[in-house]
Amino acid sequence: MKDFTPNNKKTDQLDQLSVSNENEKLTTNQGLKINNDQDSLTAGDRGPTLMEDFIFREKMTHFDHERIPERVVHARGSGAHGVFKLTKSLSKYTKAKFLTDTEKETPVFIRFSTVAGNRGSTDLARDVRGFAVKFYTDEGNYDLVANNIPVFFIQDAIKFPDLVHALKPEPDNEIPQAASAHDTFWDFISLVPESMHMIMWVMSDRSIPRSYRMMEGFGVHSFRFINDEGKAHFVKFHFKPRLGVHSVAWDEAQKISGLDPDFHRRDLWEAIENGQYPEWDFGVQVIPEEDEDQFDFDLLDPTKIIPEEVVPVELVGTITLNKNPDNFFCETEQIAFHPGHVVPGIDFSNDPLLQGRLFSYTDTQLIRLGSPNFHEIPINRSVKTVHNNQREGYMRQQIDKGKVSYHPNSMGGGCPFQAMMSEGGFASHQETVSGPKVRRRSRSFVDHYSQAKLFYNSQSEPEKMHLQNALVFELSKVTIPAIRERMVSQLAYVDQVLAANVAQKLGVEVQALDMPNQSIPADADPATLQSEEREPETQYSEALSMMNTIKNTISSRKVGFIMANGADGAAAKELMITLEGKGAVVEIIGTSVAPITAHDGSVLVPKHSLTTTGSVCFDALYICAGEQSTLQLMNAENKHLVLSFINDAYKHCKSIYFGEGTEAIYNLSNPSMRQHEDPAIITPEDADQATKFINAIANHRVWDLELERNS
Ligand code: HDE
Repeated sequence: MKDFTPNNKKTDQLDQLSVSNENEKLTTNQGLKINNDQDSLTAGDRGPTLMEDFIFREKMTHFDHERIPERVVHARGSGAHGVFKLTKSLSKYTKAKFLTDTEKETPVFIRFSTVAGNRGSTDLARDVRGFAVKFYTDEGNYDLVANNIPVFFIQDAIKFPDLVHALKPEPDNEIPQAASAHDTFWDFISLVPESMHMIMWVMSDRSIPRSYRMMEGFGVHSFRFINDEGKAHFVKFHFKPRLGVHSVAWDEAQKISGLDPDFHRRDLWEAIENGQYPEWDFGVQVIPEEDEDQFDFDLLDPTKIIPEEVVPVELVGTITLNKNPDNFFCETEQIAFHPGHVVPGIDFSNDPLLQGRLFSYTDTQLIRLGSPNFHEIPINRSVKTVHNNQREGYMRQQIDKGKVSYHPNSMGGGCPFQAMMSEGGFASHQETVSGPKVRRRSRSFVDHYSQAKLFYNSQSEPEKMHLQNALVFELSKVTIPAIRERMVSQLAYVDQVLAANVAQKLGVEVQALDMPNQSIPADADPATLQSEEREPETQYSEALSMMNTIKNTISSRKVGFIMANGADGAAAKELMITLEGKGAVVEIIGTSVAPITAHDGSVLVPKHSLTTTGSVCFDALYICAGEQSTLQLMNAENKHLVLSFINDAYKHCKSIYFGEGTEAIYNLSNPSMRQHEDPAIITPEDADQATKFINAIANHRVWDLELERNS
């Protein structure tokens, strides 16, 4: 079901440029109708191909040039169109029209991505996710190039190439793909203590999301809002998913990578096609400029958050994604973001990471898209027509009329005119800047551990366990003992127990750190190096734990119905209607994909067979009622497949509902299932089974029972 947003200027613009081949004749790129596209032009039936075959050469040349360089980072991604609606005017803080006029709907395109992997890599890598939003505002494009984690590994952009070189596959053998679990990454991290806060986030479940639709988005840096009076406020941007923030287990992530490496891309695509439009609340943390120094950290330091308990997030709008791209390459691949694409009312701060980004993004588009005219690619065009004196370059599309391409001019009547600020002309915020030219880190950036501790201490016990296991997994893949040792010594500054547990699993000792701080120049004055660590204003932040997220909906959750011939069709249909009524998506898994004849004679068509999918691709399982179905599911051919489905779902803390007559399956499943009280295992003895099932799915997982379920 496709719904095209009414009055979406951007999608209207794209529609005008899109071409349908329906009922059309095949042509060359010159519009010549082609009479035979099956055979090359040859000298005789069995002779050589002729140089003259311009149709062959045109087609092959185009094909040979089809690929463009992938993004140097964030190569793997997926995106969709949507709309931003402002619910509360921010005119007190900013003059940006799309943030002040609540009547206005602004078209957006969001591209989600992983960072490390190549374009064809798995969606389920343990990695940060990009959350890049292009707002096609009436005042020009505004790009909020965000991530699903609110801090970053490094404080200064000059370290970005080093970070990325360390993270990417190692250069001698190009191993591993889309993974940080290798020597060079941890070598770098172990020498860069400023990364510790980010490492806590990246090792947490945030880096293995259940869905792009269930991730938060963060602008990371402090930006500036500028209002009509020219007054500035600092601002941090947030997106909060209406479906809550949820993740998969690491074991699931690895299995999904094999079964369906397009899992997140497919999930986003299908949700939009089904009309279950992903939604986020858009929020801001606003800080008056005069309060800049009121925090126990520097607002310009991108390795720090402003805890929501200190400055609450004010929700001011919603973003809804409601249309899939028509063409992945043209839209998702060619979209070009840049944090420097701003509109009047939004300005930068001096965050040294942001400052460096302001150079990097245009530069990267020039090599990736091949021309300074990348803004003319349909997905990148602003909805406002562009008027300036920039001309020519590769693949120029706009045809500028007349002789004048300079300013000032009299021959063109002075056009195009500069806009006054009152007419929406952009003028940079007049921040006073002075000081000696220095190449050194600000002392106010020295505390690397307080917020790492804050994050770790704010996690629930299951989340702490996942984080610890992630570190053990990653560092076990590190082959150099000295790197492991440096890392556990770093961890000890965050949490002694965490460090000791990880060290024990790695077979190394936690030692006092005796290492150069790479962010401090060798000849720095020791007096300036004293730790600036201050106690944080808050020791615990509820917003940092995914345990406290929204758990009241099963909308778009995927439930697998496992069944075979003779299943209780009426019971299956009744449950299906109930679940679908609450927005869940039900998919039937048969012993094969051949239609299933239920006990009542009705026919159900499976979407999957037991061999084409796995329980990791579902949020919950229903083992369909019916003794005949059970007999088939338990025959020699299917038994181990069915039990591995169930036992995996059990291990991953999901809900499993055993229908009437499936005791033979239940009794052969993981014995711990019958030994523990478990709100997410539903059997025929339970009262109100459907409601119990729905509640369990809405709760996502019973992470609290993970130890019992895996005992
Ligand atoms: Fe990026 N980043 N980045 N980044 N980034 C790119 O631009 C860069 C950083 C982010 O879906 C590149 O078009 C530098 C932080 C996203 O197309 C490149 C630094 C945050 C995307 C680049 C950073 C991001 C990118 C590669 C440190 C979160 C994908 C391809 C100073 C706030 C956008 C491209 C998409 C992409 C540079 C750090 C987010 C090379 C130099 C911090 C979501 O220009």
